[in-house]
Amino acid sequence: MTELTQETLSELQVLAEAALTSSTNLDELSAAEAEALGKKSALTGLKKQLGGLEPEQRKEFGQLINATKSAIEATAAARRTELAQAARLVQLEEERLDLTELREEVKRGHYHLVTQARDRLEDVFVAMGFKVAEGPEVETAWYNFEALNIPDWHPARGSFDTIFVDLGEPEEVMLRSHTSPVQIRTMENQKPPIYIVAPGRTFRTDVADATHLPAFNQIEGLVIDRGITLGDLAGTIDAFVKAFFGHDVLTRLRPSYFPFTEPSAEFDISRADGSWLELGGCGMVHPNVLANCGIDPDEWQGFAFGFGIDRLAVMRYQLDDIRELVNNDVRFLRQF
Ligand code: FA5
Repeated sequence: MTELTQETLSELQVLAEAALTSSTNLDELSAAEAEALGKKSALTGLKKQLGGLEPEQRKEFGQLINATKSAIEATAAARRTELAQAARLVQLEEERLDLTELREEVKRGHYHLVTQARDRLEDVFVAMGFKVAEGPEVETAWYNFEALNIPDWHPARGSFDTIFVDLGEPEEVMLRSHTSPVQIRTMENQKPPIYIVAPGRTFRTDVADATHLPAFNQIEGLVIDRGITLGDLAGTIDAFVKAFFGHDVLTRLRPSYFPFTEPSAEFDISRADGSWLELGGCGMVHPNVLANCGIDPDEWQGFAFGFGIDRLAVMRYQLDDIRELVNNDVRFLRQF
């Protein structure tokens, strides 16, 4: 029988702790723990010898045995925590999903190039002090034509190739054929001074070809203030074109006719080959239009302009055909 001495207890502790710390999984650990502390363990055997000792010694060895047991239990608990953590890491590693392939598959989208052009236009004009306004895509004859100084007998109505909506009186409700109605809606609701741009969708019966779409985008500009001249209009267009296209692009105004501006002009920008491209129409707001909106033409003057955003995108990205913008060919759109 092993003798109950301090050395025996120390040896038992060293051996038990070595077995516990060298266990490589939770099963081995439980076995080592049972071996060290279980009913058939050497330690339990030694405990049984306490009964045969003198009271003094019994107390001393009782405490020694308990301390040894506690130390072994602490070592077992620490090893258990270590092994459980290691097992968790192994499990996580096994369950890990490899998403690298998936990530390659998912292509990130971006804004359509017409949206990009519209956003940049807004940025340029907002930086120049303009606010952004908007209006409905379905309009009445008053906003699309009459308030803009185009009465129903006026031949200019024909040039807008209007798409009418089957609602109310014949030719009374329509898809707006330009963004100019937003001029009227703005002047009805705001007192001058007014500095706004209004981008939005417009619709005409035009057949799609290399330079036309039946649904396209325009941006309207309107300035109403005191002492505004044609020089301000020309300067504003030049400043915007240079901010949008770069400083080597030139602009020019050509006399033209719109019922809602007087004088009216078309404005062109220079191309790399020296030729000119028409971008839109503009002019000084007609006194009748101001009066239609309750603004005194003797006190306030202003200019307006409107041009095609799709054509501008075609120009800026050097596309051959405006229809590329709406073919929805992702291989094409992805390039911009
Ligand atoms: C107008 O629509 C006037 N409201 C512009 C205006 C505003 C003049 C304010 C004066 C004061 P116009 O019909 O020319 O004008 O159209 C203006 C621009 O819209 C054209 O220069 C062109 O860039 C674009 N556009 C017109 N029709 C189409 C179409 N079918 N497809 C693509 N762009 C078009």
